[in-house]
Amino acid sequence: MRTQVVIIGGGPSGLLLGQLLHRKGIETVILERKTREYVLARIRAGILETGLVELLREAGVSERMDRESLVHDGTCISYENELFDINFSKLIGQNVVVYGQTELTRDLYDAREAAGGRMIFETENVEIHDTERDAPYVTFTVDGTEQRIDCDFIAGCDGFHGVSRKTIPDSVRKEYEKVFPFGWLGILSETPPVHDELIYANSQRGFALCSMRNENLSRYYVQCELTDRVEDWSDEAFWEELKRRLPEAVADKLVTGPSIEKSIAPLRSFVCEPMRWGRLFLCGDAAHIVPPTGAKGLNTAASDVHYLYEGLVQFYQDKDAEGLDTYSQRALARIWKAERFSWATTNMLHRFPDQSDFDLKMQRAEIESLHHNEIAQRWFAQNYVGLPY
Ligand code: RFL
Ligand code: PHB
Repeated sequence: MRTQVVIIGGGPSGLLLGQLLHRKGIETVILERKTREYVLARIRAGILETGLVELLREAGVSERMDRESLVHDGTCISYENELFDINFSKLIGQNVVVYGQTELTRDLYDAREAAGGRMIFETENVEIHDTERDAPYVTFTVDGTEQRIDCDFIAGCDGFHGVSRKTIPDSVRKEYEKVFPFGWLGILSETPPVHDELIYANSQRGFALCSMRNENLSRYYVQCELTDRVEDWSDEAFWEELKRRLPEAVADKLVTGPSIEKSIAPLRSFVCEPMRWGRLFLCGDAAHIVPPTGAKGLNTAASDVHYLYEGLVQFYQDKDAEGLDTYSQRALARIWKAERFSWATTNMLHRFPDQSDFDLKMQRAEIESLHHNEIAQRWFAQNYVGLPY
């Protein structure tokens, strides 16, 4: 088999890249290790920056999003009983939208199917070959049969645990990592959101987040121990803990109900450099991870897709490799800023095991500065809605 670009990974990065390239007449094959149902059962991101929204429009997959997503003009932060709003629209004239990653991924799968794009599920033993030469290829097995696809380029969109990143030799690859000493326990429940904006809560008992998917679907998180297991947390225990971390006036309004999903995610900052090795290009979680506090994971994946898409179109349409040659540099310049925002927001809002009284005072002073200083709020707003591509 032969194609122009092999995309490894059928998550949001791989699907979006495939759809954008398809609309420019560039042929791709997507390889996905799991089934479509498995990928769609993963509950993840909820907040989309303007850049991602624009990219989805360009990819021709925005119809349902434009109809169903909720526009958010700001976000709220609480500490003990204080609650304040950072209004992005007023501060910088921009906003974000709430639309679940699951829905966005479903729209992309539907578009790929409608376009007749090739997609191979349940691929095993994916290996990348000859990326430093002009004729790379990918081998894999599916249903016990070994297959090979020859191509011009490979997009490694296979997430943090994929094979693409590890294909870059150790002597070339440098990884930067910070593992946080806690996780997030998240639940999804068919209850109305407690507030019209998201609430990021710093409390003595640890961080909490009130988010949502629609008027009758809420997403809540509490900071938990890395050793906690989902089975240890009954719904009742979760709601009780969440209420204790929110301002009283908010906790009193919280509508609880049975969870329809419950999971624990560890928090990590991670960047791999470079993001290109010959004809292999890394995109999204394959190259970098952020703690979810700034809602940047899916959005940084989207900016990578944007740069790679531009580079590939320039290569095929104008016979110019400049965009591909500068891909890693351009993508990383934006990634590091998003890493810094996510790391800083995580530090500001969580309880750390070794925090001294001095550290707690510093954290409090930082939140109060954000509460009362418009310049600090503008910086936060610019980063939250997403830096320009
Ligand atoms: P994905 O989604 O991990 O998809 C990679 C795909 O590659 C497949 N794969 C392979 N396929 C073939 N061969 C192999 N060898 C393969 N190895 C892996 C996998 O099966 C999978 O289908 O990466 P991608 O596409 O780069 O997308 C990244 C996003 O999923 C991720 O950054 C976000 O979900 C992060 N995130 C958030 N991001 C935001 O922008 N806003 C948010 O509000 C937000 N909230 C979150 C989040 C992530 C969370 N968790 C659970 C990590 C909240 C949570 C709780
Ligand atoms: C979510 O709705 O899942 C969500 C929202 C904001 C975040 C992280 C997760 O910062």
